[in-house]
Amino acid sequence: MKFSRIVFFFVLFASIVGSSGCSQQPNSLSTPQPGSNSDAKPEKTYKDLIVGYAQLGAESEWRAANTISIKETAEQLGVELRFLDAQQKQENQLMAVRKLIIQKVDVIGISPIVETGWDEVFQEAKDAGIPIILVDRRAAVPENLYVSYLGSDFLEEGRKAARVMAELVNGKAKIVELVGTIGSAPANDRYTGFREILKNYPEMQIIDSQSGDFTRARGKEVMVAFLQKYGKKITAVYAHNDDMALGAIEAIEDYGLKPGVDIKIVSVDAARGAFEAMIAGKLNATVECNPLLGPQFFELALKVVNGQPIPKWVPSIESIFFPEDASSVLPTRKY
Ligand code: GYE
Repeated sequence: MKFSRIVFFFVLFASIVGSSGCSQQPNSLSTPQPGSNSDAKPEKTYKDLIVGYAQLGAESEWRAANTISIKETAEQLGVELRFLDAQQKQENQLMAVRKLIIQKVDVIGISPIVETGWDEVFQEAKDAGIPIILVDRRAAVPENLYVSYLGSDFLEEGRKAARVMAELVNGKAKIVELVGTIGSAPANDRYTGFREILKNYPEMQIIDSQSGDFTRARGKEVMVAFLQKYGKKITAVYAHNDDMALGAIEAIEDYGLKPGVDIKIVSVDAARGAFEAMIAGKLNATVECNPLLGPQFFELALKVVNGQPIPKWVPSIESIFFPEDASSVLPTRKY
């Protein structure tokens, strides 16, 4: 077991908060001194909170873990949660936010399915005095339309995937890419971050790139089509999530090649299915993206409701995992 291969990337809050342009400027989620304002209204507790949550769908193992984390944390803390699932349709998610505004919840959490198209509905929430917290995925809106973004550095995940891939293939590969949901923050950034690093490797080429919509079924379909088109020319797969990589693994096996051996595969998420595939020698690495955002989300929600300052971006701490560590790490994985 080579622990040295588990690379931890600790993100510095201070530098990010400092560059966010946020009007509130704390360096952490620190609590103000009690009794500092004797005229203040009594602070709300978790049990006073009504929180709305507009989840985007149930497309992946990652999303399932994320939903469980939100629901379980609400239950543990005694928060009243109004949870709506948009089934991967932006129109449903817009309706969900409007429903939560009508219900006058205290805070709305949302994982926006795609980056654009949120200005109007977020403005409606703002006009109703309901703060928006972006969870997991960013939205391309002015910073005054949401109070905080809690989630990963997807660009860095794309860079990590490319660095790992370069090592695996010794700087030489014909890569096919399975892109996530078109227009989503993780797909946009994982696409861009990967290419940033590839610039340094002239013999690594992306020969095709198609969306598998972050699902196993679509990932498989797209990989079948890639194999029909390029056959053995393909030497590597970059999948924007584990589910699509698992779909690609099935397609490669059906085609008669060995995933992880004939075709190297790197994906993102580090969900349990990826660990099992690594143990079976079919996946070469997975870049971690942490879905267990429930505790941090409700902590932010309570602070917002109590008028306490919060950072504009709360990033997750994430690693990269390799097959040689998979057996020892799998029992500790919570998703
Ligand atoms: O990587 C993927 C999911 O938004 C980070 O969405 C999330 C992504 C995750 O469907 O598996």
